[in-house]
Amino acid sequence: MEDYNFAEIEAKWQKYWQERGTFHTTRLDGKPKYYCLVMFPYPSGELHVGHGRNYILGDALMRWKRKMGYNVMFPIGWDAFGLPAENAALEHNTSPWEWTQHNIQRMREQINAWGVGFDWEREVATSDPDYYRWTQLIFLWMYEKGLAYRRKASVNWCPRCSTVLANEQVIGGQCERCDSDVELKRLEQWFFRITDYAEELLRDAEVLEGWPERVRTMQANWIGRSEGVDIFFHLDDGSKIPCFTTRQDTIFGATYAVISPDHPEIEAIVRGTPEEAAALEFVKKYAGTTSQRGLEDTEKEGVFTGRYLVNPVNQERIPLWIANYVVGEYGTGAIMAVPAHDQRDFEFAKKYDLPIRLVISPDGKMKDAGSLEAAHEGPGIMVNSGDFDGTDNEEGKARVADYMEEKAIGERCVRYKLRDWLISRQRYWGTPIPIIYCDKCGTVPVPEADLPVLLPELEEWKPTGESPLKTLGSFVETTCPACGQPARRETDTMDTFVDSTWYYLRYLDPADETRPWEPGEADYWVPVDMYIGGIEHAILHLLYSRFVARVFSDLGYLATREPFSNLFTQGMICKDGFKMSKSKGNAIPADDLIERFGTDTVRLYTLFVGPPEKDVEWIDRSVEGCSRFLSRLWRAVEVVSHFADGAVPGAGSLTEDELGLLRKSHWAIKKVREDIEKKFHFNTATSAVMELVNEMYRFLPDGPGDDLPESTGKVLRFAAEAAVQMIYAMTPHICEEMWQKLGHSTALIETPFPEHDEALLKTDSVNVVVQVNGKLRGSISVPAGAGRDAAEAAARQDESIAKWLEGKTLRKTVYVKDKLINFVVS
Ligand code: ANZ
Ligand code: ZN
Repeated sequence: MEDYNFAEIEAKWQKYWQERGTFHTTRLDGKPKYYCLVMFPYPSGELHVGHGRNYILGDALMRWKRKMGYNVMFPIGWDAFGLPAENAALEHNTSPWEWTQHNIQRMREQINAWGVGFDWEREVATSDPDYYRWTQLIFLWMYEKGLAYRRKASVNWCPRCSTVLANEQVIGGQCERCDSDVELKRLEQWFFRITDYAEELLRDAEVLEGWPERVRTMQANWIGRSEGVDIFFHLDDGSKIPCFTTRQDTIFGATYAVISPDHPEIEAIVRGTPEEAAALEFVKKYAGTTSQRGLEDTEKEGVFTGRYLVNPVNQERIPLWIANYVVGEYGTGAIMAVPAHDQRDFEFAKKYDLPIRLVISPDGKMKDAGSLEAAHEGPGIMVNSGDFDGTDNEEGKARVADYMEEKAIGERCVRYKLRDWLISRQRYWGTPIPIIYCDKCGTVPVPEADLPVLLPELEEWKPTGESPLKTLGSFVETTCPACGQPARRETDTMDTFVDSTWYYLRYLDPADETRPWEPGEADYWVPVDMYIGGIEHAILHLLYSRFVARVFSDLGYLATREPFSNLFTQGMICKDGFKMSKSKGNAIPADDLIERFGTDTVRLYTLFVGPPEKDVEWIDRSVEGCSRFLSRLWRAVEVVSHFADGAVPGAGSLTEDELGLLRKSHWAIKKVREDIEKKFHFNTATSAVMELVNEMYRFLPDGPGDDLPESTGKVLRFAAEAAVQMIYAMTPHICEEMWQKLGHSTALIETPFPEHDEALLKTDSVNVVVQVNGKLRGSISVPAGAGRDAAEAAARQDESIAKWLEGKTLRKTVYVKDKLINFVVS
């Protein structure tokens, strides 16, 4: 008996795949295509088993789809620019370039050791000039379309990372990467006009059926659509201060108004009031702080402006305040405050002793805010609201809006929370922005023929707050492409999220020197059929990619507007309850495990450890269980491979037991197909194969099995082949080897997955009479031959029987197979 020598087998098959180019795919007529994409990694260095999940899952799916008859593309590349490489290079005293190269090399080896079948001929790295010249071209497309523009902006500045952060990278006022408090700085910055696409991105997100509900909701919330009314309040002098509200039904409850310290007219508004000095001081302190999301958590502060606004529905004069909880860049930068029905206003009113007036009565009877302990934000009946009294508030929204539009004191409008995407970074390791500034011609795009604008090597590129490229005269000094006079290059680089918006298109033909991608290739491969990655990219990366795809489509370079038909967000692998990470010290390196147990075992465990969408805990000793299973399967195949080949005899000529094993095989085939197709549940699929193998062992002879009936041998062979087929996607090396051992000459990956025989799965059912204490209480239908446990469970689930058992203590059950069950209770 040959031992399971995983090291030899794995090396053999990896070499086989490499030599045959098994994973290199091209356009192919006659087979449906399947673009299987895993989110490309930062070349961060050593991979641990937690990283493996993403790639192994993708690989198993790729192999599965191949066996299901698809032409599968499964590429890989490197999200190589950006802070992680820069910071790591600083730490390791090397250049980002060297650091990146080194890590890519190392990670390639590791990924190959996992037996992951990427199509390496399509490999890309975003820091490669052959890649980023096209990122630069895409920037130029944006510029020409008016979708890239530059303006002075208050930006989130992380003093520790020395860079600007997108709003999305600021969490609760802190840098998402290093948790430092974020400061505000005013700089000339480049933006992409993603807001032009807000409406479409939102509308389409709602119908992305192949995406997890959770991600769709996160995107929708991020885009943040609100329907409401701009109500035209005015100052005593008649100048208009519109206030955006989504609750025009509460207009009669506005007891004060608030303007943002970032409102452009703030200085004019407070001029000449007794409160001017205090107000200006407040503005100075809070200006620029209202742009961040997550403002909800900050303490509300405010100051009276000394001015009043007139409410256009009843001419009431209400005090105008300045407060830090009104965002300058949202709505009109001014609000009417309704403390009875908005919790923020409620807290503010309590703090500064401002009046609270109930206008939406929860029950229609309550008329007074006196007893409110918090704002009533829910529905109700309009009260204290003039002619609108008695109106249901939802209906009131429409009626008040109509009324205001009729009287020209307000206007319906739709607003989005989404802001334009800030793409400038004052860092070295990124794609240079292809723009030149000329004193005469102004801002001039670098002509396409001059691309790429190469990122030069720098001696000194530590972050200082200024773009490091500024220090290199030979980079900065250039000539104007329009007039030929001396000019200066833009020295900011692009946010790496720009690089990653389009990499899935570069995979189509990374060697193309004439354009970023060929539209015909895109027509064939895009949209991506399955995109696998972490939930941490639910908003930014996915939203940016969806945006940019729409721009490509508008430019006529891409037929589809939605780049990823299906999204799968895999859960994390944890160790001791925490996400596995090198810095936390709980990372399990893959190499040791592979050496001890082999890649197939590590792969199997990674897939078996739990449903792929869930976070799971890695348990070392369970790896051994997977190893034992593979050895058991190996031994079974070894024995069975000596049995005669040939068709399984018809069900009629099999013994009851043989038929049972045959049925079990078909049951497993069906289950594996369903589990993998529907939800990638390789874990439950594996369990089914394990069950089948256990079943096989009831029949396996200890010796060579010469005295085994021929029919048993054939059923065993059928079961063994099925098991090898079913577990192939998870453990490809051992399976190819076993497949060969079973006498096949075509590689498993080219062999279609078997079909189950539905007829064999249908078992006859019988009626079983159910008694409780000997009295007939009903009957249930169970599969013929069902065991006691199954019959008892079915009986308990039956409502008409369950009610007789409720609250009783079960003494014993009497079971007569296929006939009767009697519960004895007291
Ligand atoms: C009066 C009111 C009464 C409001 C009430 C709410 C409840 P969305 O769009 O869903 O975020 N608001 C408007 N502009 C704002 C700004 N620039 N900064 C902070 N808050 C602002 O919610 C819109 C509501 O948020 C608006 O409706 C306004 O408060 C506030 F019982 O107006 B509401
Ligand atoms: Zn010029």
